[in-house]
Amino acid sequence: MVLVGCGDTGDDDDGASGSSGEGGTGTATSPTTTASTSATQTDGTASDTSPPTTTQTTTSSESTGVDPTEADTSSSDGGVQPGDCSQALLCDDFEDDPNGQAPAAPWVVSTNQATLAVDTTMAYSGTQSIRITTDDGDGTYRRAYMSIEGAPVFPLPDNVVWGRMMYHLVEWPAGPVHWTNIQGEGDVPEMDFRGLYRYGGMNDGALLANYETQGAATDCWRNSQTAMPQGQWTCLEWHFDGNTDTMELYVDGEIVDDVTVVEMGDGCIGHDTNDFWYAPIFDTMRLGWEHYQATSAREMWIDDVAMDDERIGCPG
Ligand SMILES: [Ca+2]
Ligand SMILES: [Ca+2]
Repeated sequence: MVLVGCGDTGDDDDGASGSSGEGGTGTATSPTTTASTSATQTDGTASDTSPPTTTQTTTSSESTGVDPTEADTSSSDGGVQPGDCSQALLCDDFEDDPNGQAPAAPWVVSTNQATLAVDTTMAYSGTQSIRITTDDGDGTYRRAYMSIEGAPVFPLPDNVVWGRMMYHLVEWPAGPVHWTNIQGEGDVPEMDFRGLYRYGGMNDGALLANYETQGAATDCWRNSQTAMPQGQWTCLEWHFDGNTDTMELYVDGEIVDDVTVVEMGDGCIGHDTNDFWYAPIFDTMRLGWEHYQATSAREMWIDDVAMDDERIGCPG
């Protein structure tokens, strides 16, 4: 019941133009967003934004096996190739899940006028993935989530979540429709509400960071100038650090800087937290689709999901 954030008026699209300070003022100006997705990400800071890549292609004499010089001493999963989630807390390619049914445990599926099931129409790995559809009918709210609630990912020793999934959205909704693909949530310490860190999109596909709470009025946003890729497999990685109230999103290995949030974003609809994005003690991660304004049917696929307390990287 409390679930619909992003006020139905859609006025948080005003955040897209970087209006500072002013929280969600009315004028639903036409979103003159996007069209320029590729021109934005030209920062050359690959060294600290890309996953711990091993293939340095330096015409090395030794090309087989794990290069010992790459053994990351900060990693407790030493020797694992980037993208290999075999040592991660969660690693699922959906190959052994029953086709046409909900993915097996530990996944918990929740839908509202939508479907989520194992599917063989397309896959990033093997022959199976997860297909999500939402019902048509111009509904203002649709939900299809697959969630990890507790084990094997939560609780985390340091309240730091890294996740990745391969994601194929056929087409994002036009206009100021706010949707979520990634939601990490839990109780906020010493506060009487639940905090939700979300990544999704709004305003003709533009990526969006969103902070929502249950038990307090917030619905905060930070908009990107980068659009969600559509019509292709895309690697999404997220990093939620509960110790520093920080969230980061990576698309195909590159950080999307303008949806990095540290403590505060661009604005909020409600101001019960003084616009601070208090991180919860993460106990749940939901993946899939949820939207909050009227739009038509959607279709997408998810494959190769992994979660850990360290960065996993994209599958090869
Ligand atoms: Ca499985
Ligand atoms: Ca697969």
